[in-house]
Amino acid sequence: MYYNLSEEEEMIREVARTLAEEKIKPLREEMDRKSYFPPEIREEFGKSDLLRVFIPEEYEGLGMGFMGTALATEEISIVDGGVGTAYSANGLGATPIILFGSEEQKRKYLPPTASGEKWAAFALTEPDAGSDAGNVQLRADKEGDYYILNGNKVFITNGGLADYYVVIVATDRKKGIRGLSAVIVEKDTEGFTFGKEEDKMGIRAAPTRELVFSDCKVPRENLLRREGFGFMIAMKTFDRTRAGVAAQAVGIAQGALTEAISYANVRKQFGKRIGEFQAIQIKLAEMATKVEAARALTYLAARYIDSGATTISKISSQAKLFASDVAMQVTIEAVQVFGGYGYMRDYPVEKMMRDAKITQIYEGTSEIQKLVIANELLKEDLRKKK
Ligand code: COS
Repeated sequence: MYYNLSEEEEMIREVARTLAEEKIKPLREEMDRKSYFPPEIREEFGKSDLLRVFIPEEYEGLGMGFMGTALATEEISIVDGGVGTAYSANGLGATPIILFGSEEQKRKYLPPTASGEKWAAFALTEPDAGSDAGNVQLRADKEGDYYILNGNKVFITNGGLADYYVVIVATDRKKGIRGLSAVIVEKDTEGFTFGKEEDKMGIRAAPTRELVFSDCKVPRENLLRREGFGFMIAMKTFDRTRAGVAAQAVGIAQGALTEAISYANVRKQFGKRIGEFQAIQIKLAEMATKVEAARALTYLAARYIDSGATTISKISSQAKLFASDVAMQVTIEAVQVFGGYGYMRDYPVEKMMRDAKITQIYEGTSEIQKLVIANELLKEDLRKKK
């Protein structure tokens, strides 16, 4: 209530909460154990309005922006960080098209994304291009009306699950980051296959695959905006979607906090509920305060992005940095509250702890977020001095 959510925002939160509790929770343990994203969950998303949230109204979406998306992501991640990741990565894949797509590209890809007929993914990372995002080597050579792609991408969330991929490629390797471009590649394109499926520590419901391009012919009309814009498209996308990772982190932390509180009210030691001990009370108070602070910063970032402000890099990175640290700290403490039981797979908190770790790593490590924040601080000061 204290975040002044609109009726529509409350509604979408409720839709996400219900789907998470009723459809995702019963499969949570199995998805984690077997490391897979079940088709029935994809179907449930399609039946709900959750995939419409981040798509503009003109393209059959709800146009609820990053605030609506953050709320849905948080609710899903409270129950399962892996499904929360797959949902977010779908939004990550669609975002460059929303921001930089031509009218034709938007008409082609956004309505089927809104309905759940098509899922999206974003592919930047390569074996030698992680934090150094500008070092993309995947070649895209012009040949008539096509780009010919050769190379690979690794650690791609929704790899295999997604129907289209926004891929950052090198159209001119001599030009460094100014020679990078973004192209849309559809799943069944000749020369595009899937390689290694990663066996991960956490977020195991979300598929993570290698993408392999071997003389893959992509129509030139699939280029986003112009050649040379790839790095900027990636950065402007992350400026928004890093707030989405923050929302995942808030969800994971809230999930662990809720479990810890509930356990503290039933677990007895020394003849008392452990929640009666100050040692546990202090932990719960600290955990809850951190979660609320992370949520407040995340919602602030989402609202600021939705306001149309152009200087959003700093707040988005701050939200991700803070919320991902909170997710790690709170899930570790939740395991501690559960004691030995927390270490066992019979309870969900050990999984939450494993799920939390990635939020400090993907879409830019915490160290990279600090560089982005510091750069923005210094630039702001220089602007003031001009
Ligand atoms: N919006 C618009 N332009 C941006 C930008 C942003 N958010 N961030 C950088 N740029 C521009 C800069 O203005 C600069 O342009 P000029 O050369 O015209 O001045 C250019 O891009 C290069 O910027 P910079 O020199 O800061 O680039 P670096 O190679 O040093 O990289 C970091 C900057 C480290 C911040 C970037 O590579 C990054 O975010 N890395 C992490 C990538 C990541 O998140 N990977 C995980 C993928 S998981 S999906």
